[in-house]
Amino acid sequence: MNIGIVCYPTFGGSGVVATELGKELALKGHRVHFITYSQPARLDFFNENLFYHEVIVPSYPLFQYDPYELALASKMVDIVQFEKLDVLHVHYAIPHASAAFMAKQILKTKGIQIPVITTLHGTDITLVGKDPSFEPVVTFSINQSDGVTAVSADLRTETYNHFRIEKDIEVIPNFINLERFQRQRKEHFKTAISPFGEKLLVHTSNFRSVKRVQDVIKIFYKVRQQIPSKLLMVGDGPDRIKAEKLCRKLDVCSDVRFLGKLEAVEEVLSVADLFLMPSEKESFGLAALEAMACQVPVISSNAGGIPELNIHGVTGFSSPVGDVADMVKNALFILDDANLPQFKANALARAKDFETSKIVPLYEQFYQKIKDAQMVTV
Ligand code: GMT
Repeated sequence: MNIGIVCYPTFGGSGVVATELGKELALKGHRVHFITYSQPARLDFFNENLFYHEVIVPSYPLFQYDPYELALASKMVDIVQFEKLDVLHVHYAIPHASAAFMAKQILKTKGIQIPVITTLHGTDITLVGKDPSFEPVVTFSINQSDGVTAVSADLRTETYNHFRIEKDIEVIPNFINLERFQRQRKEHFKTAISPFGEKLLVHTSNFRSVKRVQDVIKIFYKVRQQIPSKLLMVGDGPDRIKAEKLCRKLDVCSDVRFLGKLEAVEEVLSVADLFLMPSEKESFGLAALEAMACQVPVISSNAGGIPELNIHGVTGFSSPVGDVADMVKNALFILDDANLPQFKANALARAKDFETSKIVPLYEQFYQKIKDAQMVTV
């Protein structure tokens, strides 16, 4: 198939999933065209089936805000026509689904029918999309998509609860490449960070307020009182400064390292004993899946779709959002040497349920289903 993928090209979860999906589809022989405003962060290898089309928004003194959505829609029209795309798959509803709707209408006037598939990822529904500034457009563009997927059953329910949706939403969860995300031998790194065999806790995120990074520090502070341990904070974002301030206040800076936006996160996860995800909202929790693939159990909140991934008492534990005391109690249980090996093995076993080879075919089947349905209605 000839597939157009529209996404945010940054390190955010939706962009990662879209890019990894495109790469996998290209390896399977599909021709994949990425349409976005800069090279996707993980589009980092050559494949004859991968193409990248940059959306350029010309600036003009009259524009207070650059009209990205219009430039994106125009680019989609151009690429669908010229590259003879079979399907347009947009990731994250805002503004990709509405731009795709506009492109579809323009193409219709040229006698071209292009099926549009929208994948909902999380905050496009649970946070930003609900805002009255966007809600009518989000509702409309989801209903106008030919196919809609959500990354967890919880996100599908949230979508039906908060928007007047007439479409079926298919759940296709996030997936993981177990060749890349696997526990590697990195003893030198472990010794450098934990010279006396301290337990290693890890958090990775974009440090937005929904990630509750201060809870991460609070959990670590309490765990460290009971078990010698270190904390690695991977990523960056608006709440990093608050987390750093809390470390100073609690006097734990010597045992906490902020590593910034690391690309090779699997190397850090390879030496970790526990992953912390106390998020307020989390539609799926791709970062937790990456940790589990590297045999790292998860202490998380029970927000959104996390419990669909992190099986309570098996691969880790989920607690109510903000219940730091419960998360500490569970963390101490997992970190007990009598329990840790089993949790590590369970985490990997669960991650295998989401491996690329199981999930990517679901997208291929979905594309075909939507294409076939459109042929019938034309
Ligand atoms: O908040 C983020 O981490 C980024 C956000 C995005 O859409 O870019 O991630 C969401 O999509 C990921 C991929 O589907 C999910 O694994 C994350 O759980 C989800 N984040 C939230 O719901 C907060």
